Amino acid sequence: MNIKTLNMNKTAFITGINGMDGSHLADLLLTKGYKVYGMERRSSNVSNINIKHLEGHIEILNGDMTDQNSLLRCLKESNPDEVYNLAAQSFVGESWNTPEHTSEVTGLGVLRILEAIREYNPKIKFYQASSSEMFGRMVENPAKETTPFYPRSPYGVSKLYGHWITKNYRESYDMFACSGILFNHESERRGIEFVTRKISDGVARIKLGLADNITLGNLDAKRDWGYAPDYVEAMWMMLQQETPEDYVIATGETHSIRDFLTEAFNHVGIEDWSKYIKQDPRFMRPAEVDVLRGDYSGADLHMNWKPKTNFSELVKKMVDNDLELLKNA
Ligand code: NAP
Ligand code: G4F
Repeated sequence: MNIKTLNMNKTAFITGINGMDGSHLADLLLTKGYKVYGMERRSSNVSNINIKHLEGHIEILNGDMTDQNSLLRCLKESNPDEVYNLAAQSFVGESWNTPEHTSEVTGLGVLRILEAIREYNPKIKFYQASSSEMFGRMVENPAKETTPFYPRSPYGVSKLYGHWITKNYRESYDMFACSGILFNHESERRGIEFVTRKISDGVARIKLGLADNITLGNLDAKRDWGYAPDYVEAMWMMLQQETPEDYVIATGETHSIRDFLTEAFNHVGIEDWSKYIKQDPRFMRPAEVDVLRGDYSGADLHMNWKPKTNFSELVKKMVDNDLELLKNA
């Protein structure tokens, strides 16, 4: 496949543009010559730190996953070849506090954008950001595309709805609609509420003498952590396939929160981190996903996709970035 030729003059519309993945995907598509439109919702906090560097390079449209007409209007204004639906209430812990809102945005929002595509132009290719949280209490380890789902949170259930409605629109209306079942992926742009960034930021503060502890919840949970820029490439690859297929995107390795702490503290020269960690029940969840690990062999076989960044490199990148940010603050 001659990828360069294939992508000349294409237009992409990305929801969740100011999130971690949205900003990395925009970076990638711009290097491939795409015209990029991103959707953001009205906010009283306009810092938009993840897309500051993209000012003048992408077009921002206003819309909301809970507002059907706004999605249709965004499609009319951008006239895209490809739509990447990355918008979500994406924080699992928060989904128990706002289960209805999470279902509206993360679940029904997918239906709304699919309906908007069907009405405006059913030839648009559609990518849905499905999640390893759909595997939840893993029935099979590692999980692959055929593994049965067992979500463990309102977020996981909402993502499962998004996943199945995407598959149903593909089969009902012959749309090019597919889902990437992405395992945890992180980067320097990760939101501070997620455990990896909370740790990288906390370790950097401790190293610089700006804090003396990090307060966390369950340290025994294990995740299959990859690097977000590697994963947005898989999203794009999925829409360049001849036929729409869903793929698991993962590293195949799993590490505990304790492993992440060890790697992060060791990187700044601290061997025994136990005195810096406090635990608080506020950060425990009503139901936990104890372990996640994915089998990416389907993506490797059909798209030649492999993760490029290993666990240790990921942790170091995040800690180094937070050290720099804090030194320059
Ligand atoms: P993120 O940083 O939390 O970004 C989510 C984006 O969705 C933000 O830009 C947010 O905008 C936007 N959003 C939230 N509610 C919205 C609404 N009602 N209308 C329009 N936009 C709304 O998440 P991420 O880590 O980049 O993940 C991207 C997608 O992949 C999400 O769907 C997530 O659930 C999914 N996913 C992530 C992972 C992972 O490990 N990162 C793994 C599997 C799947 P605001 O800035 O205004 O809040
Ligand atoms: O970093 P987390 O909040 O990510 P989680 O729940 O795995 O969800 C992320 O990955 C999913 C893919 O599997 C995405 F779909 C989702 O959108 C999101 O990007 O928590 C990871 C683990 C959990 O087991 C949690 O209980 O870390 C544990 N943890 C322990 N202490 C904590 C904390 N998590 C957070 N956020 N904060 C803590 O203090």
